[in-house]
Amino acid sequence: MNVLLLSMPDYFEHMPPVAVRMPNGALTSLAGNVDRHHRVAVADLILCYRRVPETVTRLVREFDPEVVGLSVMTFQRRTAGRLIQLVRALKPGVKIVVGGYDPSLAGEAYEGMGVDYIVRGEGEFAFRELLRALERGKGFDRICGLSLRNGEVWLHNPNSSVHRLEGGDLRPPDRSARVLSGYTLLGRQVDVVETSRGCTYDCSFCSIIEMRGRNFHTYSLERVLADIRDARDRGARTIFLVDDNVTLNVRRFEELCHAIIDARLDNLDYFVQAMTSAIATHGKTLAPLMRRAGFRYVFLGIENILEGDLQFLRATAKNTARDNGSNAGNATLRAIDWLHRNKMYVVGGLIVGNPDDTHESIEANLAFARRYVDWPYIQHPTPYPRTPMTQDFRNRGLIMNERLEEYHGTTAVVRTEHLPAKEVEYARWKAERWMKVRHMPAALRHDPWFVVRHAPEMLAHTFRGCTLRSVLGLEDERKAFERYKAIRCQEREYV
Ligand code: B12
Ligand code: SF4
Repeated sequence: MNVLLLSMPDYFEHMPPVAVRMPNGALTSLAGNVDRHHRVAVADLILCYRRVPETVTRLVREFDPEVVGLSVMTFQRRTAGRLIQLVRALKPGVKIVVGGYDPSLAGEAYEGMGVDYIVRGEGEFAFRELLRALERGKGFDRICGLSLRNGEVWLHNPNSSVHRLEGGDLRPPDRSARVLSGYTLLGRQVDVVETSRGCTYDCSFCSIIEMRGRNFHTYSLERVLADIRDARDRGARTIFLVDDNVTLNVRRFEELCHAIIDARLDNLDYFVQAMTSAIATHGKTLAPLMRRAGFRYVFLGIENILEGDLQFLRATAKNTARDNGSNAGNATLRAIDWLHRNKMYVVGGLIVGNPDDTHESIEANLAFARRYVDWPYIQHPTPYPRTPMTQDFRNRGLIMNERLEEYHGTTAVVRTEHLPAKEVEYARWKAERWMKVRHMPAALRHDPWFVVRHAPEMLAHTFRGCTLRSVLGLEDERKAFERYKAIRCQEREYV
């Protein structure tokens, strides 16, 4: 069968496509795990975000798929709906499957969207079995994690159990299935690699617990190295480790760093997401080792610097440092210090606009980011389907905006008990642009040619809505903010 797999073009503020266009790891993993006789094409639509309808039309005409699969996050649901309509119009009989976080956690929303199948949870086995059932014309009822349409009624098979990666049952991703090109992270070709799946924490804003429960499974290091080599041999110079929480097992992470060095894969740049507690507690040995292995940017889930907010986000434990097993206070500054001492950059993940936030508490977090982080990744709490946080916000009547295409993290869609949503967003927007500019010299040193060529575009993106008058203080910055919001709204029309 011909199978076309699409990831959505929607991007968010901190990942502008001028500088960041990353592949979707789920689709190549699905492609690697279907039976070999299928012809699979993977198209990451971020690579053509300004020509989405034309590209999808061309792909459907040229590739003539019998099955089209879409990978969707919540803020991409509207685009997914439009693409489903487009694909249906181009080829009415095609079977359409959706998967990923949004269809898994809000499957009911897709039942009226013209799709045939919803895959809930991890997709490799379910999708392989679905293609087999389509070929045989039977066996759909035995596929765990599948929801399917039977006339007007939807049937929901039992959930699938999480894949035990240790057993080696999952085949590696198939990157050769990709049909578009242009992946980049600041001018270097980027690829994504998984070394583990899952997390045992339960932060209230994170979708992972409802998606797969609290567990942690790891691939063998041999497989990880082979995967990195495959990405490198296809041109990648930067590797993004997309693990949910690779620092859950620090000893294994250290082994991974050693393995990267021994395999001479340390000449690539690595990006990783990490917990402050792990870096703070083990930084003395872990941080130098990470640097030797090639880690360059570390996304730290700081979340918030105030204890009350951390409690609301249920993120206190993962932000607590430990000395000989006992509590040694907040881990953030120690973690940042270890990373900086070892010449790595900190991408500071902070969440501002929580229910009890005031001007002062938001300012405290922004001031912290200004002082300590190299690249701000500041978001507002966003009530994604079935997270504990969503229920909290609903109970307190604080959700102000139900337009899901704005649920990407930098539009404030909830208010606090003290501030309107727009005030929260304005405070972040105003502060964050200048923090981003400060990082430009570091980016210039590493990738001079890219930054020189793209600096005007990058600055134009960061300061969209602003004019010389607003930057010089001759115009109320709120006007620039309104213009920025209008531009952002237009940018979201991908289809
Ligand atoms: C790595 C990651 C990123 C990376 C890289 C993204 C990339 N291009 O790969 C970065 C840092 C850039 C990122 C950014 C964002 N992310 Co992110 N990210 C993740 C993370 C940690 C892992 C995702 C991953 O690659 N997993 C590995 C793959 C193999 O697993 P998978 O995606 O789950 O796919 C499996 C199944 O879902 C299913 N499946 C998926 N698609 C399909 C399609 C079909 C047809 C089928 C059958 C099955 C199927 O099968 C797959 C294989 O088993 C998750 C989860 C987490 N713990 O936080 C969040 C997560 C996906 N991100 C999220 C969000 C919100 C974002 C942002 C909007 C903002 C943010 N919070 O940072 C941006 C938007 C990015 C953009 N498009 O502009 C949310 C999504 C919530 C939701 N309900 O939609 C998550 C769940 C985190 C959370 N807050 O809970 N992200
Ligand atoms: S530590 Fe990270 S992956 Fe784990 S629950 Fe919290 S936010 Fe999600």
